Amino acid sequence: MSNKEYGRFITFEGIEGSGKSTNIAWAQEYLRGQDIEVLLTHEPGRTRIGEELRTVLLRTRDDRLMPMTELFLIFASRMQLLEEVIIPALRRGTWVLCDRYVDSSIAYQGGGRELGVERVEKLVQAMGELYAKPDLTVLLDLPPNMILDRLTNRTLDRFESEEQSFFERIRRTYLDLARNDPRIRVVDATRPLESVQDEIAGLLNALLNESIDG
Ligand code: Z5A
Repeated sequence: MSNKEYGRFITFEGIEGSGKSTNIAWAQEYLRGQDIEVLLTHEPGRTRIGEELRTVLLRTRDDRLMPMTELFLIFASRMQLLEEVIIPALRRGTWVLCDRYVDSSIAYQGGGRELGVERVEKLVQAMGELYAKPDLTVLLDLPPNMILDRLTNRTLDRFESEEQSFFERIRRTYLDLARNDPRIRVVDATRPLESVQDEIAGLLNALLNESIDG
């Protein structure tokens, strides 16, 4: 997926409440303002099959969903999304913005659920040629003790009801990934939205300039 005729693939990552939905919608408008055709999507879900899997994944913790089952359901939703939506869009030259992608599985299932980073990375390898590698990943970094301030007036789902230590492990795994991969850019999400978006604009401009320079 590195042909310059293809669209760019940008993913947004972070723990709940870090501002992914808010900033990805803003990024979509920003890119459209630069005359870029953009498709915004999210994981898990978006396709008909993916949305059914999402319902199973997010409903309350009364269902005894095992960590490995959770991992495979997320990858099942991902494969459906890649083949139905993401890869065709990139091939048309459309830029794709995705709210969560494989780094979420490494951080949540590998780190949070303690299945191990390597095990999840092996599944990524097993995706073979269907793995679209992001050109840029914006990691919105927020300390877990700020989650509840951001998620007011909401019924918590199966993930959001987890203890703080779960989110500490996720954050640590995300930051470890970022330390080893320049594709992942850490943005301090504790700051006011305007500063966060200024920084994201800088990251998007760098990609836009690369596309113009070819
Ligand atoms: N999951 C997984 O375990 N493994 C995987 O591989 C994948 C997913 C792909 C999907 O949930 C769940 O699936 C997810 C992990 C799991 N866990 N949960 N729950 P989701 O899609 O329903 O939710 P989410 O991805 O966690 O997003 P979210 O909870 O909606 O949060 P957000 O999108 O990051 O934040 P937001 O909605 O943009 O912002 C939250 C509030 O904060 C809102 O009122 C904003 O106005 C406010 N906000 C945002 N930024 C700021 C700043 N900078 N200052 C002040 N206020 C702000």
